[in-house]
Amino acid sequence: MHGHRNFSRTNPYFTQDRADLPAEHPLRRFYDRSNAFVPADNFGRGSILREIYEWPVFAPFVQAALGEQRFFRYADPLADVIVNTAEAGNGFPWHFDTNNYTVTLAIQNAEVGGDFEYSPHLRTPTDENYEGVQAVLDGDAGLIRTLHLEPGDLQIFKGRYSLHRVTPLSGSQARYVAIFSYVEEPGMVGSAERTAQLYGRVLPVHVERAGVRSDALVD
Ligand SMILES: O=C(O)CCC(=O)C(=O)O
Ligand SMILES: [Fe+2]
Repeated sequence: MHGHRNFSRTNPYFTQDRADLPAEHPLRRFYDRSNAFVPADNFGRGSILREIYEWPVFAPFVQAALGEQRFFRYADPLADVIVNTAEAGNGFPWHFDTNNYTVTLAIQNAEVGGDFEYSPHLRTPTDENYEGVQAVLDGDAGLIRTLHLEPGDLQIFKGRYSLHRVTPLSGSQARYVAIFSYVEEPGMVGSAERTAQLYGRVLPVHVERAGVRSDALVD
C-alpha cells in the first residue's frame, strides 16, 4: 500500500488546547487520530476510481445532491481522488469537518468497528452548543445515529455542523474508503505545506500554483 501515515491528537475542532476551560469541555477533549492517505497518482487512467470520478454524469449528480452552486473537480493530481486507509485502533475520532461536505465510497470494511456515527445539526454557524457536543462525546445514545456502510456504498455527507466519527476498528483487515474531492473554483490545487503533511511529498504544480490555493478537502 502506498499510503502516507498521519498520526495526531486532536479535539473535535482541530484547534489548540484551552487551559482556561474545565477539563471536560469539548475544546479540551483530545483523541488519537491515525490513518493513511494513498495519493491520487496511484489511481491513474483506467483505474475504477478515476473512471467514476471523471464519469461525466458523476460530478453533476453529486452537485445536485448537495445543492451546491459552484462545483468543480479538484485539479490536484495528488488529491482529487484518494483512498483513506485505517487499521486497528482509533482511526477517525469525533470531529466537525472544516470542509463543507465529504464524498466517499466504501471499499473494504474492517472486521470489527468502522461504523459511521453522527449527530445531525449539533451546532449552527451562530451556536456551538458545547453542552450538546459534550453529551455526544460522553456517549448520549439519544443524540447519536449509526450508519453501517458496505463496500460500494456512496456517502455524501455535510460534516461542518454534524459531529461525526468512525467507530474504533479491530481485527487484521484494514478499512478502505475512497474520497472524491470537489472545489468552488476550477484549476485549484492544495498548498505545498498541506500537501506535504497529508501525502508526504509535493509535485511541481503545488509549488508553481502557490497563488491559486485551496485546502477545501479532507478533514
Ligand atoms: O472515513 C469516513 O467514513 C469518514 C471520515 C471523515 O469523517 C472525514 O474524512 O472527515
Ligand atoms: Fe469528517
